Formats: sequence, structure tokens, C-alpha cells
Amino acid sequence: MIIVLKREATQETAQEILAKIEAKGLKPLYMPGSERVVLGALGDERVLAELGLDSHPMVESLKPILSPYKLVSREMHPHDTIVRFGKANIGGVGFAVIAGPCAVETEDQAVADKADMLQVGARNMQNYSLLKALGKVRKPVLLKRGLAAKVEELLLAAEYLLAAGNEQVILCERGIRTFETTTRNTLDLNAVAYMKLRTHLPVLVDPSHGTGVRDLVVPMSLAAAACGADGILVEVHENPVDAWSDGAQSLYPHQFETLMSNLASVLAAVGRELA
Ligand SMILES: [Mn+2]
Repeated sequence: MIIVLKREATQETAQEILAKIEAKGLKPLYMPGSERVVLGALGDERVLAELGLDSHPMVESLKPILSPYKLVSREMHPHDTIVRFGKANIGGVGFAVIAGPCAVETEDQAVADKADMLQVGARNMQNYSLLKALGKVRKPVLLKRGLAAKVEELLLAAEYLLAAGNEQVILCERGIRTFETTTRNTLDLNAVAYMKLRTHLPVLVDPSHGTGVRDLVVPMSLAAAACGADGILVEVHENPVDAWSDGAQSLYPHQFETLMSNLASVLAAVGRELA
């Protein structure tokens, strides 16, 4: 339930209502805005009704949250979440480009203890004990869509991470399995545009796994920028023939340079810029 307070409601009123919500065993949420304060309550709506907030003098309106994923939905949090780590920002106006080989291949590239972000691979999207553990980690989590997962299932998996306490979550469309076998997967850009409407979390696109074909990575990266994604994740290798894995979909460095210069014009056309 979303609880919109009246303009004249004080900080004390907000705290008093939040305490009542918590005392009932519901999860209280505090969302101060520039105009007025909005509160949230997650849990059994019959219990919430016992609080009688509809007759509270400082409550302007009550609105049920309709989507099954509450914390990740824009109903609860209308503004874009920006995930910040190191010098990088993902989300908002900037378009992020993450590029490199598929796998860590040498001692020099070894990065486990230095990783800025943890990735949940497509096959682990619904590994709930892993999601619960990552919910407690103080690092951003990149959650990839399972290859046979519906968009709603991806958003519900993200809900798990947020409910466990980690709000630094980035979603990633990486292609799904369909009847079409010409390409490794079918890159579902519908899902990207849809998720940008429904969730405040940043959405990345992985055109390398989405297509599995090196020569399709540049055009689909540009399409991702055009359809509103917050960035791309692309495999690039100094010498793709020698790559330990996914060489066939890894860009040569000169292709990556072409991608970066073409990306700038597409982003300019849709009012965005490189992060
Ligand atoms: Mn790979």
C-alpha cells in the first residue's frame, strides 16, 4: 500500500505512522519527495486496514500496489535508481559500456577479490538461497535473466534481493531461448523497453550472449541504446580465436572502436550520453 501524506504533514506524523506499521509486523517504507512525503507498507493488507489510515487527518490518499513485485516497481519508487561503484554510475542519463573477455584467463586479469560488482548468471537467476545471500552483501549485483525466464520472473527474483536488503541491483537482458535457432539466443529488446516502464532499477543488455555472433553484436548494441537500455555488456578479446570461452561472439578491438564511435551518435539521437 502506498500512503500519500498531506502537504502539511510533519516529520513527526510520518514517524508515528511508520512506527504503527512496523508494530503490526508490516514492512514500513519512507519515501520523502520534494513536494510531500509518501510512505509504504508491505504485507497483509487486511492487517494494514486495522490501522484505519483512511481516516487519519494527515493522510491524503491510500493506493494499493498492484504489481506482484513491490520494491522493484516504479509505483513504489518513481525515479530511476542509479547504482554507483568505483568511478562508475549505472542508471540515469548516462549509458554504461562494460567490455572485456568472457572469462578471467591470466593471473594479471585475476579479479575475484577486487570485483566491484557480483554477477548472477542466467542459470542462477532463481537460485533463491544465492539471492538471499547476495541480498546481505554490500556490493552491487548484476542479475541476468534466465534463458527461459519470463520478465515477471526476473523482476520477482530482483524483488528477493531488495527484500533481503540489497538495493544496488542491475537487471540484464541476455537473450532467451525461442524456436529460432539461427542465433544462439533471441535478444528480447521488448523486455528492455517494458522493464524501463515498470521498474526503477537500471537495465543492461548483453548482445554478445543475446546473439552469439560477433558480427551481430555492434548492430544489437546500437539497438539497445535506442530502446532505452542503461548500458551494454559486451565481450571483447585481443585475439578472439585464442579466447578460453565465447570467442565466436567476442569483438575484435577494432570492432569495439567502431561500436564506441557509432554509439555516440545513437545516444545523442535519444537524448543520452556515454556514462
Ligand atoms: Mn561469455
